[in-house]
Amino acid sequence: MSLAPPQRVWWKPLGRTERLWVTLAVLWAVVLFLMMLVWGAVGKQDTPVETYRTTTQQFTAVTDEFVKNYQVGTDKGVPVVAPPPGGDAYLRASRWAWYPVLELKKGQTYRIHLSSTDIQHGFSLPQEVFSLNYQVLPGYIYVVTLTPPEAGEFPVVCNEYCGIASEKVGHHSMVGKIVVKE
Ligand SMILES: [Cu+2]
Repeated sequence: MSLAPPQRVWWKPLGRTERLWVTLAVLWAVVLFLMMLVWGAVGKQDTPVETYRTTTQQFTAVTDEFVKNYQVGTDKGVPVVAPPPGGDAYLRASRWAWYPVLELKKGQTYRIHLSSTDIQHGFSLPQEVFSLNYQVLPGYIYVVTLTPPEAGEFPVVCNEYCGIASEKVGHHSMVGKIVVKE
């Protein structure tokens, strides 16, 4: 014995209030969708549009070469490197450090080539100053266009959990530095 089948027309027509709320929800969804396009154009988010393939050996070599050419000092054992204003810079992520420390000039636009030599990391700078938050992947380079708007010392935080190696945990200590001079 089956249950009684539903009536053929079991729904009730929308009441006035329900119709209003459904309309508002649909309109809001449309607004949010359009905001994605608008924000992409005017949100001043420096989204990388340039990417290319690399290998760990290649990127390591390129970064070492960059450090050799433009090193201006050291900070706690890490080279401080000042790329030419408006030029290319290289930043290497590996468990659990950023290499090297970059010294940039305020208002100049740099192309920062980001990659990792082991696993996935995340690149983020203080959000109040920079709108930047990227994945850093081995085998790929993201070219991040960066124009520092103010002088100061900014931490480069790895915001992608980058795990355990040789039974050590170091993700929380993976902080690099970008120094911006006037
Ligand atoms: Cu990391």
